[in-house]
Amino acid sequence: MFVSTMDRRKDFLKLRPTPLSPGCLVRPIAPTRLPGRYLAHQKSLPRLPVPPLQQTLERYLLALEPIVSQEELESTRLIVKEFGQRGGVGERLQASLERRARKTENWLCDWWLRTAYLEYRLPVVIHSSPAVLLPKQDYYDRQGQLRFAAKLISGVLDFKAMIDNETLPVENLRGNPLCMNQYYQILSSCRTPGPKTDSVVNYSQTKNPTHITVVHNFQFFELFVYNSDGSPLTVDQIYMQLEKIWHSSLQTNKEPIGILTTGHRNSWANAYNNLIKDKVNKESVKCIQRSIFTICLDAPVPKVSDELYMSRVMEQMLHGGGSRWNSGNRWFDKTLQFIIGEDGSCGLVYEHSPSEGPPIMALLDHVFEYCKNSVMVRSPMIPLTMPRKLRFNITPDTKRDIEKAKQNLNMMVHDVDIKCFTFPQFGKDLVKSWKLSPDAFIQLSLQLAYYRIYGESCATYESASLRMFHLGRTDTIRSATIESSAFVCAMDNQQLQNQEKVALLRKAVAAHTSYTDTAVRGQAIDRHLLGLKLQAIEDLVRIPEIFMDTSYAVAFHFNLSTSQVPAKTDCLLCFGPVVPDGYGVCYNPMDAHINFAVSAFNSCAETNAAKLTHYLEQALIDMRDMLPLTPSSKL
Ligand code: COA
Ligand code: HC5
Repeated sequence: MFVSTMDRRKDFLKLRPTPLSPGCLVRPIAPTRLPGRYLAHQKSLPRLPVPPLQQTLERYLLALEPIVSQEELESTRLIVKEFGQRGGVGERLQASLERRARKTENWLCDWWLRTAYLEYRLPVVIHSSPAVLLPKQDYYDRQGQLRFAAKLISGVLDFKAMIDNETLPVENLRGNPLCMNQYYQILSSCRTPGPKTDSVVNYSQTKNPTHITVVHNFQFFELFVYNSDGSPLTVDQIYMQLEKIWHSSLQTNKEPIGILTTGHRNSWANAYNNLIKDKVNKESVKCIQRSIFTICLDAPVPKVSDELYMSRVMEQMLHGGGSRWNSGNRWFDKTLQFIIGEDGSCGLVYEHSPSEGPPIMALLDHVFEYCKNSVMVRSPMIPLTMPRKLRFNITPDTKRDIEKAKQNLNMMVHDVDIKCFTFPQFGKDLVKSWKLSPDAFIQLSLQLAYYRIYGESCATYESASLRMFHLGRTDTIRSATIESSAFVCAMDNQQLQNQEKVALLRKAVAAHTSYTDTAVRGQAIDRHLLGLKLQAIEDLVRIPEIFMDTSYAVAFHFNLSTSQVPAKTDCLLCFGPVVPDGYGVCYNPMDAHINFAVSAFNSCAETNAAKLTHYLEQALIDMRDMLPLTPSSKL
């Protein structure tokens, strides 16, 4: 996917890293001013279409079939019919939406940014920001921790150079080139809380930042990572700077100021106002916000058994383990935070509003390879200035805000239940050998697992990329289909022959694959329905009944919220459930195994991450056992 390391180095030496990245206020998504090659590429991308109204209404009714009762469905049919009748409300809204699509670069992206992220008031931690756990590194002490951190920082700067110099190859999905805008939003950006809505700002163009922030023992530092001639510091130089930071932050009794960023967005917005009344604090906050990214040098956490290790460490990545551990060692509004423990554990947490997972994973894949190949070379001893410690004056108001945030966070941390596991029996290759889509197969195993626990199907969300379109984000693949429902019902029916079950599985896989295709081509129903609803809020006095109906509420109550985020690196990815009685399931299918992270809330008696995991493994095995042995499955 990337140009070779040698070529990159050559490019990099030729070009001074004058950041060309098109910093822009992400809210509302400004037309991205991409330099040269990317501008041409971006302009060549198709615009996101508005699907035909009748198509969406028909597909909406089909999507409801497996998840609502017959009675509800009948009542909804009438409501949908009225909404879609000729000259009715639906057509009027559709016309407004089509007008909006003609007038904007992307009719959806600003609305999506606002409703899915900036106006969403729950804390970003657990509820919105995903985490990644990288393979455990081979070091066990502070030196190893700082050495790895230095390589990682250097690797990110190497990736940044590719963004700035336009040597990052355009990605594609099923042969179609993808929108690359998100790559320009992930570095030097940060979210800021606001009383009703937040904002997210990208500083790369306006401020041209040349520093990162490093946090250790809850204390933040500004670390400049370029020399005055524009060349990046070497790994060795960065390491020495990290040592200085580490030594000047040994005190462990500091106020965990970063914990404020874990709050409910309204509480954090209030606390933010209190905090930045003080000029010193305001300047420190700005320094974090403008930095290219943040490095969290974490304190050690209690050792656990190998079996529990992945899940416990993933918690460190997702929320930091609570106020007693590393949650104060973060600034959760920062788009990219790399987390490096003392025991070889490492990963990241990212604030979701500027980007989807795949660009973050592409960056991580690159950095991970870079770290493997990078060696420490002794640098000329040019004295470097001491990284600046960011000062915070803690007023009684802020002290109170921190205590409240701690309490709230600790409750959230206790409530989240995470189970990470590697399914070792097979991966993508075997599923491909059956001529089935691995993604659809995994989604069906989830449908089967859920059905075996609950005896019914639920509204299921799978992220589909809309990046085939200019400024595209995501739509929803609804994995609970009429066909998946027929398959899961048949699977444990003793009366049916294996052949019949396999036929139903193949049919269900085909339905999923076909809906995926529909979604990535901009013809799915979820964002269209959202657009019609938001258009109704803008245009009408009354919200149409279709959006007030019980079926609509059921359809958007995603008990299963899932996402495939493939990576070359053998890592695990995780996010929280989106409803109190739901599961978050993120998976990274590798060739010969599958990495899963399942989350649920302990406060819900009906859900249990370990239980779903157990059923998921069994479902995958049972589905494999029905299918013919192929040369690869015999191995
Ligand atoms: N027979 C043999 N091979 C098949 C097959 C079949 N019937 N169907 C698919 N395959 C192959 C594909 O060619 C592909 O091959 P590759 O590994 O060489 O690339 C591989 O199996 C995987 O395909 P599939 O499992 O169908 O998934 P996909 O790669 O098409 O991805 C989505 C499906 C929905 C995940 C993808 O379209 C998408 O939208 N991804 C982005 C999701 C996202 O943004 N997530 C994060 C949100 S923050
Ligand atoms: C590093 C893993 C990132 C996965 C994040 C993800 O899948 O986010 C989804 C984004 C979207 O628009 O579908 C939302 N989800 C977590 C609720 C599935």
